[in-house]
Amino acid sequence: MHVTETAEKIKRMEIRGAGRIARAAVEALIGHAAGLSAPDLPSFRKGMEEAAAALLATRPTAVSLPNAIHLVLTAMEDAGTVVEAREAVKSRGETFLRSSAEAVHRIGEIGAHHIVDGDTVLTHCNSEAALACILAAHRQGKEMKVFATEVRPGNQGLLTLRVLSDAGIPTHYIVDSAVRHFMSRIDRVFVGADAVTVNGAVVNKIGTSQVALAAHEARTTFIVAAETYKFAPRTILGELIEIEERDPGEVLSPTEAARLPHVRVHNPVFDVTPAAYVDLIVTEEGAIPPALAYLIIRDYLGWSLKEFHKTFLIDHRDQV
Ligand code: RUB
Repeated sequence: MHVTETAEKIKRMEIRGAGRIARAAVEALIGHAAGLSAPDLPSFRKGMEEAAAALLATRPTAVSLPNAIHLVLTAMEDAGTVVEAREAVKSRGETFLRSSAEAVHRIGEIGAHHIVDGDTVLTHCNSEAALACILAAHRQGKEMKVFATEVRPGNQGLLTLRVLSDAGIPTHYIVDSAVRHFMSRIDRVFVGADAVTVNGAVVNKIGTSQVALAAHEARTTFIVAAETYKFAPRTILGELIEIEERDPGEVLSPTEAARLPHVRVHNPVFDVTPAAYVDLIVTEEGAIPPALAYLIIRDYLGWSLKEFHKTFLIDHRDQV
């Protein structure tokens, strides 16, 4: 698919979910590199960077998107010719696509260990990583009931219902505001992530932090399923994850809103769950407590503190 078309689909949420967004962007970059004719290497790199910028400008929150794009663009670093750069993008991109699919599968296997026969599990939004855990446990023959939320205003809960129903898993569908009412019946919550910060906070679909709060109150285990490329290196320097605000028309129809001149509608589509409410983060490299998030950034994304300070030219010595 063309970069512009992919970018439009991500913006309109026809392609959605952090993992899928990252994979679609990488596929678009591979396609762009294949069709990009440039007289020399600098022009080729520039063309790739412009395509990357268009993809990055789509949605600001899912860190999988900049992480995947960074991975693909840095593949061109050692290239000496346009042909080599094109090949490097293809090879790195295809490796990412493969490892991303494998990561979801592996997360499912690891996450399923944390589901016990007879469990009632709650999930919020539509996360392929979180669902991978539930589906893997189901394949292992564990009896489960799942509560799935509606997820206002995008109704991603419907997508989740289809997956669960296709697998034959008994499912209860509830509105978002019913989560606390049912929490005492829930053994484990599984959600995905759009970003995990260095201090183990989890950014995910709006409402996740309320689910976490209710789980914390009821002493229900709260588990996050997140590939390593959802971890956000730049939070090392205290950078905050931007929370996307979408069109208020998704919440209240413009016709209705026009009748209410004193009303302002807000539509933040993600929120931040503090690490204190997260029991476990399941990655493809293993499950970790949120306090160990930095190790993922250092050991699997390759950002040591030293590397970070070198790259971003931070020198605190002149500030003393
Ligand atoms: C999707 C969402 C998902 C995460 C993880 O939000 O918050 O929970 O992206 O999904 P939206 P996955 O529908 O606004 O994109 O595990 O599939 O990457």
